[in-house]
Amino acid sequence: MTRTNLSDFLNVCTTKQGKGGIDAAMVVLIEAMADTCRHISANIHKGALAGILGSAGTENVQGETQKQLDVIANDMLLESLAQTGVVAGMASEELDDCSPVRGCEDRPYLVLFDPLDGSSNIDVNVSIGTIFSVLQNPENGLITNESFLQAGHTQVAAGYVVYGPQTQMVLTFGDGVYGFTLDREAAEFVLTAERMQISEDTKEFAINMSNQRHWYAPVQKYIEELLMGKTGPRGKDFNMRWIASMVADVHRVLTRGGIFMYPKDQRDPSKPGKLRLMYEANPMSFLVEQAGGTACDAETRILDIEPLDLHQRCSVVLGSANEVNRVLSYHQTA
Ligand code: AHM
Ligand code: MG
Repeated sequence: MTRTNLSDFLNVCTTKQGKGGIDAAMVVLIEAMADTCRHISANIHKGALAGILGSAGTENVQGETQKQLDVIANDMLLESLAQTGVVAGMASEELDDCSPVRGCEDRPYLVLFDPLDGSSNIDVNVSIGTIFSVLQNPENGLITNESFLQAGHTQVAAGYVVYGPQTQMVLTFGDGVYGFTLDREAAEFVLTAERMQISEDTKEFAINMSNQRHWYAPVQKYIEELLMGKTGPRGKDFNMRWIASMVADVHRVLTRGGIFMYPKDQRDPSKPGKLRLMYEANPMSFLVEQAGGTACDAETRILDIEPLDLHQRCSVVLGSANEVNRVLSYHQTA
């Protein structure tokens, strides 16, 4: 089998016209992203040996305690992407406002990221990840938070890196989803999954069941039916998985199908869900749709949501199309 590394793959993409085609600046951006995530991976791998586990003693804009590794990963990405010369500005879960790259405001791309998703899993040695979304720089001038407020369907690239038993990068430029596995010795990502596809049907769901009492009626009904198994209206048994790292849960859905849900609930009407639209829901929805799946906020397509705030939250229901559409229909008839 011939070995295709990330650079080979990106070079082929530069020769494509239209769908899935990329320019030289995108190659530089993705190479920098991959290289930084390789270093983040090395830090995670060392864990307590590097003295970087535990809290950083600070809070992010959403009032969540930051872990040391959240801060380290964020700083690494900010620094390396700023040096590419192709990024005009960045926005991150860990920054209140966007970070324009001084002197590069006319460069072609904006990048949003969640530097280390699944923070609650960092200290317990369970899979975590980096999620990123790339937008075109609309302004070629001043970079402000508003420059980033573009609907998800305008993304030009999206991906994540999952730090699990293997470190893998999963990527789309709008023409299918490709997976790469990190070869630590060779210090490079190698293409290991081409045109990843999510099956239309599934027998596996992912939701935090401890929130059940807070869910709205359509979600209650949907999950109740799954739990009834073979003797219920669905006529088959369903299995449940919840890793509590979106990256790892979505990676499983991309690998073997499934439905992933983090719905808004009745606890706080001002909070439409837990997950963040711009750097969690949008990139994951782009990947899921490119793999033949569906992604909605239980009412509308996530990629069509017009963002109003860098850190806005949204409900997320994504994965195997027939299940996601069923959840949608339960909301429409409620
Ligand atoms: P984080 O960005 O602070 O890590 O939060 C996002 C994570 C997702 O990865 C995951 O799906 C969800 O929060 C888990 O939430 P819960 O702890 O409520 O199950
Ligand atoms: Mg996150």
